[in-house]
Amino acid sequence: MKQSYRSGLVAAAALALSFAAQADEIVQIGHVAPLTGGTAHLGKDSENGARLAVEEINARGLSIGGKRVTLRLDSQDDAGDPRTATQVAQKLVDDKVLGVVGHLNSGTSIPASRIYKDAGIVEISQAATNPAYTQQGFNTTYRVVATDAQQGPALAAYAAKSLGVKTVAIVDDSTAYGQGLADEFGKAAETSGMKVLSRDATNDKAVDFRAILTKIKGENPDAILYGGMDATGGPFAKQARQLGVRAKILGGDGVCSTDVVKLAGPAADNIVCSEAGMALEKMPGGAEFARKYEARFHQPLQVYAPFSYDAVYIIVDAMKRANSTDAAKVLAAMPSTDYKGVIGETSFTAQGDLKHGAISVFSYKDGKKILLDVVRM
Ligand code: ABU
Repeated sequence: MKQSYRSGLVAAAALALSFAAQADEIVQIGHVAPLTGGTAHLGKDSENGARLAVEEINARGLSIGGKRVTLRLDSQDDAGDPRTATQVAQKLVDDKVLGVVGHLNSGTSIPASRIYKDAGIVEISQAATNPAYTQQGFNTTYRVVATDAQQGPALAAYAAKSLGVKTVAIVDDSTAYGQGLADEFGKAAETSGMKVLSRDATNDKAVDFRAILTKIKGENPDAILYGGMDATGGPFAKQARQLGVRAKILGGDGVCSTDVVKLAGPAADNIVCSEAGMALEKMPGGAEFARKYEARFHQPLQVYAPFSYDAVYIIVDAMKRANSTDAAKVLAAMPSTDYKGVIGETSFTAQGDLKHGAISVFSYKDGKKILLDVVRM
C-alpha cells in the first residue's frame, strides 16, 4: 500500500472516529404565529424566516459541547388567539423546546410569556410591539422589534411634520397591539400639535367598517390612524376610498405588509405605515436575505421574516456562547447578546427590548412599497 494512500485512510478513519465520538442531539426551536385565519400570510412569512435559519444552520453543521446538534423547528399555530396561545405555549414547553421565536401578536405573546417564564425558556418575539410584553419583569421575554411607545410617536411626528396632518381620527381593532398603538399614537399626536377628533373601536375579525367610516367622514379629519393588522386595515382603507373619505390612512407594522396592496386595492396608495425596525432595503443583510427567501419560498416576504430569521440565530448564538444545549444556560447567556445579523446589531436592555431600534415609514405607489423615512432610536 502506498504511504500517501495509507495516511489518507488513517485520516479518514480518525475523522470517522471523531464524528462517532460526537453523539447526535436534536434541539427543538419553537416558533409561534397565526398560521390560520386572516393573518396566516404574516404567520407563514415569519415561519419561513425561522425555517430558513434552521435549514442554513443545519446545512453548515453545528457542534455544541462536543456534540453534533441538529435543529428542528417546532412551529405551532396560535391563530392569533390569546387562549390558543397559552395552550400552544404549554405544548412547546412539553415538547422541551430550547427557546421560542414568537409569538407574532402582542395579544398572544403577553399571556404566553408567563408559561415560558415558569418553564425558564427564552421567548423572542419577532413582531410583538406592545410595551407591556417586556414590562412584566420576566427574565425570559425578549423582542427583536421596537415598541409601540416608539412606533406611535414616530408615526405621529411623521404625520404632523411631513404630511401636514392637523386633525386625526383614531380607530383600533380591540387587540393588545391595536389598542396600544392607538394609545401611543394618540398621546404623541396631541403633543405634536394635532387635534384628535375621535376614537372608535372595531375588532380583528371585522369585514365591514362603513358605519365607523361614515361617522368619521362627517368629522373630516386629515388622517385616520388604524391600529390593527393588514387583514382588516386593507379593507378599512379600501372602504374609506369607496365612501369618499379624503383622510390619509395611517397604520403601524401590522398594516405595513406586501399583501396590503391586495387587501386594499388601489386605496393602498393612500396608506402611510411604519415598521418597527429597519427597512429591508437598509438592513445590512436585507438584499441578500430577500434573494435567499424568494429562491427558497418562491414568494416575496411580507414583514416579519427577517426578524424571525435573526431570532433563531440569536438563540443559537446564545447556545454557542453557553456551549450548552441546556435551556437554563442558554437563557443565562441571553443578556450578553451582541449579534450582528440581517436586521442589524441586536443587543438587549435589561428588560429584553432592543437597545438600538429603528422605525421605518413607508407609503405605497402602484403596488410597490416605498421607503419614506427611517428614525433610529
Ligand atoms: N406589531 C404588530 C403585530 C404584532 C403585534 O400584535 O404586536
